[in-house]
Amino acid sequence: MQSTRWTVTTVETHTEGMPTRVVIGGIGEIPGDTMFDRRRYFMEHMDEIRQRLMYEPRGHSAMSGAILQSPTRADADWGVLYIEVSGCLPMCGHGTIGVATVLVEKELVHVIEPITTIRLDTPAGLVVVDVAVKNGKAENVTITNVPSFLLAAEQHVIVPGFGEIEYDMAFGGNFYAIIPIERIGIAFERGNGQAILDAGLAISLAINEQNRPVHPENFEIAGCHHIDFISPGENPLHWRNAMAINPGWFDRSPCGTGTSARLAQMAALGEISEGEVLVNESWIGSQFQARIVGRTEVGGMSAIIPVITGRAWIMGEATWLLDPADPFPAGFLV
Ligand code: PYC
Repeated sequence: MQSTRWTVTTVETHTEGMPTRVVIGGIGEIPGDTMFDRRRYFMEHMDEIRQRLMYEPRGHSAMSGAILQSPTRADADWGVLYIEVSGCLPMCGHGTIGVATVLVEKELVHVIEPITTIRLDTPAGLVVVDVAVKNGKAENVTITNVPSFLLAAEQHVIVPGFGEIEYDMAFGGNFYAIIPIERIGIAFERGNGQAILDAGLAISLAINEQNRPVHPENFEIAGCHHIDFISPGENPLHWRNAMAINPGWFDRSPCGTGTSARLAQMAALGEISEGEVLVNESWIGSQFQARIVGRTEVGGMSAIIPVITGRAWIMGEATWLLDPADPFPAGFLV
């Protein structure tokens, strides 16, 4: 066998269709006093690891993952760094559901039935998850996400090929531009996938040039790489979304942070109240349930505490190697 200078072990999951490659060994402790510092260090000094695990040939254009770390705060059980094809997110909902499922089913936390509560130290802050467990199996995961808020409603951006587009900008752990899909003149149909992705990329480039969002309490969380094209479902609390993410892929899950942002927008517009459940459906038809469990403020702005429920499944386990003769150590995108 060829010698290797790099070995990483993972548990492969999907959350409502969206992969999370959960790294359980081989990375070591990333330097940094907080998970936000560790994310910054990783992006500056270790990004080749993300590329190797997310890009082809080990990953693909819609790959996503999470790296388990020891926590940086005393009140957390595990630290998590989110990685994906496009970079390192401060927070990822579907990734958290995948991580929690692995922690329970691989007994990396003390498992209590019927509910195991896990406290995760994420770059966006402490995230508490409640895993419904039966006979050692994680049946579903409920995330109490970071405070989410509508940053600005009725914003306008000039988009080449589309003219002026109106959007609302909301935060749910990442920034989301929320746009009823009819505004881009494309029907919410699987056959229009590439056209929707192209529109999403053009809109996010335009927003980042003309009206880049910045988190009111942390200026390092800035920019919009997620365009949430929404389409009505069967009732006012059932919506479909085509979540177009830079550089050009759909979230296969309903997107946990995107669902949180949408919930914050709906709450700010008076379209949902506490106690009601939003059913958010993904591009492939899988669903998350979301509700508001509290209200707070972020940087002087009204915010909600969103709770998101979804499911994940373990698909496999892997040991990833790097042959010193491999001509593509960082992988590639096509
Ligand atoms: O579930 O929060 C999420 C997410 C972000 C990007 C892809 N999925």
